[in-house]
Amino acid sequence: MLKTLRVGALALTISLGVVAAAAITGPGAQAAAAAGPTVNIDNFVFGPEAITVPVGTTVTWVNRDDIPHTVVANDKSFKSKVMDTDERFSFTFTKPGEFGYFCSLHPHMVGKVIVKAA
Ligand SMILES: [Cu+2]
Repeated sequence: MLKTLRVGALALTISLGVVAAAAITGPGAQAAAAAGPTVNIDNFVFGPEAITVPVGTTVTWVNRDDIPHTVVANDKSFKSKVMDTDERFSFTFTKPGEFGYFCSLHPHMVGKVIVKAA
């Protein structure tokens, strides 16, 4: 079940990528995602491990490692695909709270996003 969902999400991501590539895209999409804070994944560590942001913030994770990683919320509210080197994943936090997350490939890798009410 979970695997089916994941394959579906991957296929969707790929189709979206094809659509995006077909359009005339400048750095617009990347720039929008880069406007919020970035969490770098480097040497099997999320840095910073914990960040505090206001509601509505888009956080972007970037894989700076030369091996793949993922970003998965403990409560499954967000989940990246497998990110290869320099690939990124963004998620916009619309609710206050503490959102712990981990790398599903290396579950000892954990981080946290603390979202404060605006
Ligand atoms: Cu990992």
